[in-house]
Amino acid sequence: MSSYDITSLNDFIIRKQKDFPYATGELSNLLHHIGTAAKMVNAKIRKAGLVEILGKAGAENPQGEQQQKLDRYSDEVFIDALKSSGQCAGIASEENQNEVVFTGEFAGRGKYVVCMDPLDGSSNIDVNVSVGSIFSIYRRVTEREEEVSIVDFLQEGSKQVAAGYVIYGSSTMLVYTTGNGVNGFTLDPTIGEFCLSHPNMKTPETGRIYSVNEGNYIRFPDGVKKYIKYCQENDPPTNRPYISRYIGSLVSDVHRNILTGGIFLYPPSISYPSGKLRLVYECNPISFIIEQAGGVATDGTGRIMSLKPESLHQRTPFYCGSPDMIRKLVGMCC
Ligand code: P6P
Repeated sequence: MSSYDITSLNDFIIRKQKDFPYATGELSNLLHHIGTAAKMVNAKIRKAGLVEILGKAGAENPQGEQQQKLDRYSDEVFIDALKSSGQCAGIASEENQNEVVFTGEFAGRGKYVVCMDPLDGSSNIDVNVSVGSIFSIYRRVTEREEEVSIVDFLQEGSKQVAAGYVIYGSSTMLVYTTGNGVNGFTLDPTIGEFCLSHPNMKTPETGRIYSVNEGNYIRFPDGVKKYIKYCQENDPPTNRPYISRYIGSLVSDVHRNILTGGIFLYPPSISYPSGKLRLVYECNPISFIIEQAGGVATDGTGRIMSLKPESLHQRTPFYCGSPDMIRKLVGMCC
């Protein structure tokens, strides 16, 4: 491949904008700024062990979880990037109790709002395990002359305009959808560009990998216990044993399962009776990507993206992945 065969994220965004005859470039501009923020967070993560940015920030997030210094840094970087795009009028973030309202003629009149987990799985940073950023973009429902309010952030996941994640793994990738399939871009650090590496990502109909924190097994719903036992005692259609793989970093577990086929489960548990993962800025964006890649995402009773959020930080049971595996699970749960 010649160096000029590279399709950068920005080339791709602009090219895909032509697929929308009425596109004005605002969403393209917003996605470009998200890509820039991802590069800045990546640069900090890649040297986390060397600079005074590891460890706890000495504060807690709205969930009472210890904020890591990189959580705070990532939150600030994404907020600044989104504000400076002029296309985003406010954000909802795991790191902030309430929505962050952008004011002024430039940002405050933005067409979109963004819900995000700026650094998911950050407790893994100190032990050098992969982490991720997750984002979800909606058209605001309030008038552009007004300031955004909570109603802009409590829309059903089916209303998402775009969603994506960044995985800071053995390489750094940005994966996103605008509702026309899923595309993955790998950061080439030698040129500082995200380059198209995984066009039109599709997840296999079935798989061998099941991802769940089995330490919580005793409190799982009976149907989930039954499904896990099924995986342990049967071979899948591929006639080779199931594989248990759990990193404890949502983006990493989901990304692997999209590529190989598999199922991710975070059921209700003792510590999290409604499930641990958050609907607005974790499950909805991941579900949009999963569905666009041909997979299924459910809370065990229905489609995740049909749920009407009642609060920013609400949690939900979350099961996503290959359709055949989800069907098997749901058949055991209901
Ligand atoms: P547990 C990370 O803290 C996170 O929010 C997700 O990234 C991950 O899937 C989940 O929690 C892991 O939770 O209880 O298995 O450690």
